[in-house]
Parts: sequence; structure tokens; C-alpha cells
Amino acid sequence: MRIFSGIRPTGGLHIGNYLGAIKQWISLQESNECVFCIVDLHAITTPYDPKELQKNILDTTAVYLAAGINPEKSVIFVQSQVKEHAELAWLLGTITPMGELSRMTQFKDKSKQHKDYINAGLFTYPVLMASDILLYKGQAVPVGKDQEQHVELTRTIAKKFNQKFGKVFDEPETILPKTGAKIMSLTDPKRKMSKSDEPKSCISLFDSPEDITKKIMSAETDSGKDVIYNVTKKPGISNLLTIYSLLTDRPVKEIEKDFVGKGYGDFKKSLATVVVNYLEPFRRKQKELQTRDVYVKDILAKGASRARTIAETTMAEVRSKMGLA
Ligand code: AQP
Repeated sequence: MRIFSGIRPTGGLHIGNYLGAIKQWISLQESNECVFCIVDLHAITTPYDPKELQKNILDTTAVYLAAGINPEKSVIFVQSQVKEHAELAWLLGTITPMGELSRMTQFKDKSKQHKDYINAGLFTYPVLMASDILLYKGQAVPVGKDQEQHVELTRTIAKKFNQKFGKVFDEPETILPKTGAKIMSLTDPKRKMSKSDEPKSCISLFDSPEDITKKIMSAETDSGKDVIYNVTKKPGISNLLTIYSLLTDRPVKEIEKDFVGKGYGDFKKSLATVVVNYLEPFRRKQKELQTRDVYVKDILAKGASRARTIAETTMAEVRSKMGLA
């Protein structure tokens, strides 16, 4: 299958981005043709500092590499380096109903979060995302729960295009992880963990062991002291148990048993050790890559060139079907 996915270079990637998306990519790249993008054109739809953007792009690439994405196998590139993304977005925008875009939860959430930055790009974000996927004729999209609605809209747009102009695109499926599709904030377990939220609400993949420990020890927990999974009554502990289980590859039930008769403090201490150890290779690899900018930029240049070849072929087909060539 052709797989497509991407991440916005909007700051330090967190454990939610990893468990929701990147961890799936690693196993998928073994037997599929994968295209992994750093979606900088999406990053500029919310407030950002132009001086930081290139650094964030390189940091995001470092996460991809540190997590185990193999640039020999998978295509890794920066969205703005392949002009066809913007071109296809314009064309697909002409067949996307405004009503569909108005229903998008991410637009509503981000508009609330950035009241003085509600721009047309934020509104048409899902059209650009559909273009990202369809440009590579993506058949499956591994993402976290929050992006499911956008992949659904991509299916609608693909179907509409095929009906109107003739078959070009597959309707891509969403690949959600069984658990970890929505890791919650450490400070407010009813909200999704987000890069753009306050730093103590999320564990960044490159956080120091001290910061990880501090954040976990002060994570919002619930009344009571039993370490039991119950999303409604104990959203905080349940979120931490999910992280524990995913990083140790052990069932939640088994972890609960380890902490019978112990309190939240012991559980959090143990989780901090698990997270610190799990993320150790990420910190090590990041340090190594920080001194190898030329190597990272070379991977991105080669990736863009491979991506362009596919994108140009799709665009020639699209232009012809739409009567533009
Ligand atoms: N909390 C999460 N749990 C599981 N998966 C998550 N993802 C994001 N947050 C969680 C998944 O990570 C991928 C990359 O997301 P993105 O950077 O493109 O945008 P986002 O979904 O808006 O992520 P953030 O962290 O909330 O970033 P900001 O704050 O910049 O908006 C996607 O597959 C997403 O589902």
C-alpha cells in the first residue's frame, strides 16, 4: 500500500505525536511504500515565529530519524519544497463544499484557541491535507484520533473528484492505533496533549530526565489513591496507565496488579523511570543529529526530489482530467 502521513513543525514533538502517529509509521514502513512529510504549510496557519520555523523543521526531521524512520526506505521531505501541494489544494478547493469545512472540529478548536488569528488558511487546512494525501495517491493514513475527521473529508473529496472528472484517486483509509490514538494532557486529562499547549502539559520526546520526572510527578490525578483504569472516574490515572502500557508493551490489567496497595506516588515514580528510559535513545540520537545538519538537509533534499517525481505525475493526470491541459 502507499502510505502518507505528516506532522506540523510547530515545536517539540510529544509522546502523543509519537504514540498516535510515528510509532505506527515504523512498523508500516517494513512492508509498504511510505511517504512522510513535514507539513510546514500547515504550521503557518496558527501563530508562529518565522525565525524558528527552519529549526523546527530540522528538529521534526530529527524525531523521524531518531524514532526509526529509514530514509533509504521511506520518503521524508518538507511540504513547501514540492509546489504541487499548493496547486492541488487550489484545484480541490473548487470541489470542496464550504459546509463540510465548517463542520471540522480542528477549525473550531483552533479558532477558539487563537481568536485573533482566524485565517482562511486555517479554514481550508483540510483541503491542503487532502491534497497532501492524494498527490501521492495515498491509500492509508496513519494518524491520531484528532485527524480522523480530516481523512474522512479526504475520502469525500477523492470520491467527488473521481465522479466529476474520472477516476484518479483511491479513497484513503485511516489507520488508528488500537490504544494511544488520543493521549491526554498531563495538566488537564480531559483535553488532548498538544505541542502548542503549556510545556508542563506534555512530555516532549527530547525532554531531559529531570523535566520528564517533574512533569509526571506533578501530572493531574484524580481523587482516591487506587491505580485503576477508569476513563470516566479517573481520566488522569487512566491516561498515565495508557502511556505506561504502551511504552512497556504490557497490558493495563497487569500494571494495575503491580500497584495494588501502593499509591499514585509510587506509580508515578515508576512511570517516570519507564518514560526516561524509553526516550533515552531519542535524546542520544538528537544530540548526534544536532551536529549533522548537512546530513539531515541532504535527506530532505533527496526526499523532496523523490516526492516531486510522484507529485508531478499525479498533477499531469489531474490537470488533464480537469481540462487544464
Ligand atoms: N495527543 C495526541 N495523542 C495521539 N496522537 C496525537 N497526535 C497529535 N496529538 C496527539 C497525532 O500526531 C500527528 C501530528 O499532529 P500535528 O502536529 O500535525 O497536529 P496536531 O494533531 O494538531 O498535533 P498537536 O500536538 O496538537 O499540535 P499543535 O499544538 O501544533 O496543533 C497526527 O497524526 C495527530 O493525530
